[in-house]
Amino acid sequence: MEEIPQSHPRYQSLVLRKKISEAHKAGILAESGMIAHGRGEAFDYLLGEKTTPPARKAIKAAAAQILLAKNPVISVNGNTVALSAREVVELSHKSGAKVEINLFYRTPERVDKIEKILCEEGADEVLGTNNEEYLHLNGLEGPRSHVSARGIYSADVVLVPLEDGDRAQALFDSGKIVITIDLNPLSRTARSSSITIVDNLVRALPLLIQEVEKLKGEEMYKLEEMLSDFNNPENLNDSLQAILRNYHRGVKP
Ligand code: PTJ
Repeated sequence: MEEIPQSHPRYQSLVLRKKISEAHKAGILAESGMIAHGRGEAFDYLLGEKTTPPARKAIKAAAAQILLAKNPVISVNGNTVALSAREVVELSHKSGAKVEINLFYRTPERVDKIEKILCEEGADEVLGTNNEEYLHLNGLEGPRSHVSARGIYSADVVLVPLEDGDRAQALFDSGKIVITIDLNPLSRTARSSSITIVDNLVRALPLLIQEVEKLKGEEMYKLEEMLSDFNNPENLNDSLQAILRNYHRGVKP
């Protein structure tokens, strides 16, 4: 594929597109993953392609929640690994969260490829691989319901960057605290999660890593206080307001 000139006004966005299309060609990304990315791009445009103040607030709450968890797990799909495999592994190292491959369009080939990338990035252990025996997550059917006993099945907190609505709902219904990163503040995932970071995963994950590092030594009660100050529906509304403000700025003559 042709090199993208850095002078291009849409350089960052084109770099992400290139990663996505290359991951698709390599058999890592599901076909629908490209559609999901396009939907994300549209919302990112409306957000001004910046991390908004409500997103920063949600990132702080997410970091506190991950540090308070007994068995936190980062659930990884094709899009996440195509864009942010390195950051997933770094977050896992810094926070102690496990990494589990959990695919909507699960095939053994994709699982192997995703495992290989995570291992190349330095993951200590990858759950949800083809060698593992699975348990069934209630509320889902078929391969989408397969989860690792030591991972998502027994997790108290699951970070699902970029998830489909059914699985986010099933995780929440099974009593887990669900943290998601989703550019669409209106999606079912965004609405059914405990903490929703309305931001692009490529911006949110590095900030989440920073925040985890900053809060690591904090007393438990302080982390709990941070969480009790956070209200997800209110925060989602603030993200929508940010979109509306950008929209009105844009439509002014
Ligand atoms: O790899 P698999 O098989 O697990 O499949 C993954 C996809 C993404 C195809 C599957 O989970 C799916 O169909 O997801 P949805 O229902 O299309 O939802 C994807 C959501 O992610 C949408 O709300 C998008 O706005 C959002 N999104 C897309 N790209 C990003 C994003 N959110 C944050 N950062 C992004 N880069």
